[in-house]
Amino acid sequence: MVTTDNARQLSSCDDARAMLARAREEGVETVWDRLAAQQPQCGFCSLGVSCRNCSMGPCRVDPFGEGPQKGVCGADADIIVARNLGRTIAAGAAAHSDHGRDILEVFAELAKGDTSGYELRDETKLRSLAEEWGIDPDGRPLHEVARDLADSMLEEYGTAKGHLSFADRLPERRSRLWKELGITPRGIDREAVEMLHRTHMGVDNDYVNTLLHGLRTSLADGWGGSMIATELSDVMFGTPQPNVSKVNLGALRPECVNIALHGHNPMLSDVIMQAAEDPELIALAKDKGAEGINLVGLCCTGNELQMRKGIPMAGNHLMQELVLLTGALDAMVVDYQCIMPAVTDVAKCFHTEVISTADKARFAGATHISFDPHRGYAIGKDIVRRGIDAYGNRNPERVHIPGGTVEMMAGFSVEAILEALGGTPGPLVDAIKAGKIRGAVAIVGCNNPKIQQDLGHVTLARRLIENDILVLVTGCSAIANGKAGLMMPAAAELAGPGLKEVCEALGIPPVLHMGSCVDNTRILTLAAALAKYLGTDIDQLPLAGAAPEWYSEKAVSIGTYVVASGIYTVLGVQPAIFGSPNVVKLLAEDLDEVVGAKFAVEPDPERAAVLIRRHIETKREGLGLPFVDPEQLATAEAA
Ligand code: BF8
Ligand code: SF4
Repeated sequence: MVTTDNARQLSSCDDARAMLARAREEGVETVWDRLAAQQPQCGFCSLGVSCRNCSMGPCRVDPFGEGPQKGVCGADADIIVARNLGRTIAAGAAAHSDHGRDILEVFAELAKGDTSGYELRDETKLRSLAEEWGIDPDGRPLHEVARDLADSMLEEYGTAKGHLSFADRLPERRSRLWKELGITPRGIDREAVEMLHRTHMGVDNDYVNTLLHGLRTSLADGWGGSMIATELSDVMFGTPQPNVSKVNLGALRPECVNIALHGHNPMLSDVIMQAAEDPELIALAKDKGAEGINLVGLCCTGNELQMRKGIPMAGNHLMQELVLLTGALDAMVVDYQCIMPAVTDVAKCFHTEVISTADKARFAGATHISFDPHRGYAIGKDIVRRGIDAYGNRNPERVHIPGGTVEMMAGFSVEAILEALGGTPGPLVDAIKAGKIRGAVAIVGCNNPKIQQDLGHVTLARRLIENDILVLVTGCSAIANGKAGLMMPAAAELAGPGLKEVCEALGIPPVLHMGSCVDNTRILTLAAALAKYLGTDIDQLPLAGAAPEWYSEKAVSIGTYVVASGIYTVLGVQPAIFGSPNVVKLLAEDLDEVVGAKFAVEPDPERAAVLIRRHIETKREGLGLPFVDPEQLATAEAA
């Protein structure tokens, strides 16, 4: 059981610590208790050398060389580790891409005029996407253009075209490289399906070949399914623009009906947001004694809403149980991904109604309201009404909301960033060339209870901005850095002199919120645009990625497509590959010669910052820009 003594080590956030103490008082189990109960976790699985791909197994390879070195079929550690990693990538890519398909299907229905609660809100973006996809948008009604685009995008889930259209955003050199390596993604579904095929017993028994296909599978996510999700969400819900909102559990309001929107897909949350503004429902809430209806976000659904509408954020991954412990949450509406099955157990201890909405993601103990875009607005109203009803059951004596909120700025789409720069990447490139900004780093991904909550994200971001490195954040990392106060323009004070000057001139924070996890594609788009602007390839740029607290299969797919796109990436949690020294060498060394980027694993964020700074200075040197000797940098840090 979590105690107040160890709550400090579990999370670096005051609101989380307060709720952990409350969990102890109430005898409520959380993710940290369950992690403790799982100790020791399986060593074979942690190293990736266990396999249960067939019923001759399960098998495991002894990493110490004393026991069996092969599974029953003859697979060695290299094959087993590569197959497991391949399946993890496929699962992550499938999750993102299926989310993209759901958005696309609503978009297709909207184009036919068959939906309720949806609009084509960003006409400019729709027309420019159409043009990018070879569809003539000129002089045609918007719905017709949308229909053609939807058809063309739906085709990319199969292999009708042979390569994904968004890959045309790449600099020429990267496209050619992928072609030479045979890793250009052909169809979004195809690559994940092929990975499942290849990792069936007795198919792909060459670990290098399997992992190359792993790259291709992840690219079908980053330059395919996820990119479709981001771009069409912008068309339907609006392209994000900078806005200021609030973060942490203090975003809950004791005097209001509180409804949390948790998960990933903005499709339903957008109509719920509209419903929460419905005068009839506001009147109903007031009848019940509430002052109004307060929506808060959690995880990436929260990011989607915060980016576009400035809806306050209750917290990231590890806050999903703790938000229930406030006793002030009336309904938790969930769609899919990263929603712990445990939320219904915690909700049972309070009056909170958990409402599931996706037919593919059901939860024992939740009320299921099946989402249907044809009746979107009516369903949104139904859900808000249930939240208002649940408010009637709230026990005010059990309400404990840890005080205070932190302001954070969100909304940095590529369009918004370019606008802030005056329309072209030129000023950013100039600042990088002059060394005012040394480079840019994307800090992305999850929380993981194995790491003190938010410590990895925030420490790394602080070290990088102090050293004049612009930080881009998405997913749970954005929420962590928002809570730490790094995402307001005033945080420029914490940046090095060069970055500070640029941020102050533009009125932007040194850590920019670029959205949810599918929105990592905004970072790919920006990186490709910078490379094209400079007439080079992405791997030549002073860029890096980091996932200091990752837990999810989606994060593995993200890390892989980032590396395959040419961006060095540091992971803070060890992936299950260390049972195969060959696979480790491939991913952490040899890949650099293949795609111009590789992985590193470094749990200590201070050291991760040094690795990243060395990498950035090396890339600066390569571009002929003023640089600091990377070796000296390491020595200075070590001293
Ligand atoms: O897609 S960062 S814990 S919420 S997987 Fe999940 Fe990880 Fe958070 Fe969003 Ni992304
Ligand atoms: Fe064992 Fe091979 Fe079957 Fe895996 S595929 S469970 S290693 S026999």
